[in-house]
This record gives sequence, C-alpha cells and structure tokens, in this order.
Amino acid sequence: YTKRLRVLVDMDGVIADFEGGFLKKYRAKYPNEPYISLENRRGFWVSNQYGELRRDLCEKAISIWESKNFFIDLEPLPGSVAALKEMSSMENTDVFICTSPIKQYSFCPFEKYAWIEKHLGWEFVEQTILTRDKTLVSGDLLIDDKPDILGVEPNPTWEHVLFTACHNKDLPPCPSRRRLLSWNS
Ligand code: DGP
Repeated sequence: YTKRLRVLVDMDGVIADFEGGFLKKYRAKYPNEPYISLENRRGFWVSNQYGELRRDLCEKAISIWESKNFFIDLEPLPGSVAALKEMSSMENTDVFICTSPIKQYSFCPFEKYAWIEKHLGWEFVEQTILTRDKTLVSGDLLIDDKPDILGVEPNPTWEHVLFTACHNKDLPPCPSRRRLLSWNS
C-alpha cells in the first residue's frame, strides 16, 4: 500500500487571476477614480487597501467582485491549467481545488464551478471543494496565496505552501513556510 499525496489548490490568486481581473473591471467601471496598481498592492483584502486610499472606494471595490460575470471572466494564471492537469495525472496523487466563495452568493459559487469546467474540464468539477473554512479540509499540502489561513480547527492536517501574489510578495521571509513563486518557475 502506497500512501497517496493529497494536494489542495486554492483558486483565486493561484489558478485564477483575481487581482488582474479586479483591476481591469474596476478601472473600466470607475475610470475617474484612483486605483492601486498590482505593483503597489499590499495585504490580502483588496477592499481594505482601497478603503485606506479613500473611504468610499471600499464599497466600489466590493461592487466589482459582487457583479455577475466577475468570477467566470477571470483569466487563468500562467501555467496553472497545465500544472493542475499534470499533477492530477501523477501516480498516487489526488488534486482538489479548495476555494472560499464570497458571502454574496448570487453568482460566485455557480461561476466558480463553470470556470473550472471551462478551463480544466468536467473531471475537475468532481475535485472541487467550496468552503469558508479550509482548516476543516484534510490534505497534505494546501497551495494558497493567503498568508493566514485560519478556522475552527487549530491544527489543520495540511502544510500551507504560500503561493506568491502581488499582495504577499513583500512579506518578510518566514523560514518555516515554503513558498511557490509561480507555476512556471
Ligand atoms: P480564497 O482565495 O479561497 O481564500 O477566497 C478569498 C476570496 O475573497 C477570493 O474570492 C478573493 C476575495 N477577496 C479579496 N479581497 C477581498 C475583500 O477585501 N473582501 C472580500 N469580501 N473578499 C475579498
């Protein structure tokens, strides 16, 4: 008996370009408002940084990802589709997509499944876990761009591999935590 490796892969910021898709639609909807370039993004929560820029920009930012077609229109991040297909074809390896939908549920959960079918195929819809608490999901690895993944389980089974994104690229190095720079390097 060979122990299988279970890899959990986050969606937004890891396989789908949430930050790029956000900025493009924000600038199209609010061409006269200030914005934060991807180079200058800091902190996981986009709405926090926009709210610091100017108070009313917080809700303007939120309106972007709460809109119909925001999630389905996201572009895959470079190399992500090939990497997921390759990983799932490896022996003794199970790949799951583990993603937290936003609380405004009108479009996001449906569009996440539709995105996965469109870019990765039906087989991956079967491998999809939507949860607001990733500490409850068991796995060996969780590849995620969010620096702090917390929930009700204090000792998750997975090791968190931090996927590099515009908002976490300048965090001080943490020797105990592994990083994945991109799917291509
Ligand atoms: P995950 O990447 O699976 O941890 O999901 C987090 C989701 O939250 C993802 O769709 C990105 C989104 N998100 C990014 N910034 C904000 C924010 O400021 N507020 C909210 N509500 N969601 C945000």
